[in-house]
Amino acid sequence: MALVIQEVHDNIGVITFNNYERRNALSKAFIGEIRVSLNNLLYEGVRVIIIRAHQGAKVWSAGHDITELERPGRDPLGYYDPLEQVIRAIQSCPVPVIALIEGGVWGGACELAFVCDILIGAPTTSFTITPAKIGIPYNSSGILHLINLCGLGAAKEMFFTAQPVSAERALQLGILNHLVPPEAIENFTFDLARKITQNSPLSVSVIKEQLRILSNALPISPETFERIQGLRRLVWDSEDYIEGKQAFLEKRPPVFKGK
Ligand code: YXS
Repeated sequence: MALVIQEVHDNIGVITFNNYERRNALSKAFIGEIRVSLNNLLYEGVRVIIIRAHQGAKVWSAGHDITELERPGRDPLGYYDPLEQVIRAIQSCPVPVIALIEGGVWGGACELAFVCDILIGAPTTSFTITPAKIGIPYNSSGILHLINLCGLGAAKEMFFTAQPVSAERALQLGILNHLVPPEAIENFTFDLARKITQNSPLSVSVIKEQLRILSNALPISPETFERIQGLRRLVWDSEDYIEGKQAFLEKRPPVFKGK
């Protein structure tokens, strides 16, 4: 069974997640199909891409497939992790990518949504950033995406509490561009997408890349980079990382010891 459904309507590409029995958890296979779909749609000459779960989904995506997280002692979100690769693919995609979001967005799926260019949510939309809940050392580019999107204060609260952020709050924070009733979200999203298809694709594409380059961090020194990596290694070498993943697999709350 295909893990994503790919369609084209009037120069608008649509990628619909189709892995719901796993709550659209971002496994290597699922991410691989998302990336193939992105390339196929670009090859077909679409001018905008919508990424979504099925209509009325209670969960947009449950985040990184926890069963595929790296074994302890290795970076669980390294540069070449499939999730990080699809995130970069969306950022560098030469057409705007719109996230049509109904339902809960968990963990790494938040970052996948956040790097989309426009986020349109419904009242059922929520965002839960989970590394602290599972004992995972998040990656710096992911942290930067969140700071850029909603500011340092909100980013701290979302990372430290690992609690869901509601659609209303996400709109207030600027994470959502629009909050639309469920019965209207489909037409609203396609109407907005259609407006983009009527503009110059070259101008849109170049402005998107300019925005990506200009919104990235100021360069950091090699020593600062190494310090960050050293801090992350403390977490991915920890017993808490093992406990967080084990607790999920055993369907019980984790008991963290801070070591
Ligand atoms: O028990 P079966 O075999 O039916 O499978 C269940 C779940 O185990 C599975 N599933 C997942 N498998 C791997 N990775 C996942 N992230 C994941 N999420 C779910 O899907 C089947 C149905 O799940 P179930 O019964 O729990 O569905 P539900 O509707 O009752 O609850 C939906 C959720 C999303 C509330 C629940 O599945 C859940 O809490 N999932 C975990 C969400 C989460 O903590 N995601 C963070 C993953 S780690 C990550 O993204 C990054 C590394 S980080 O944390 O750093 O951001």
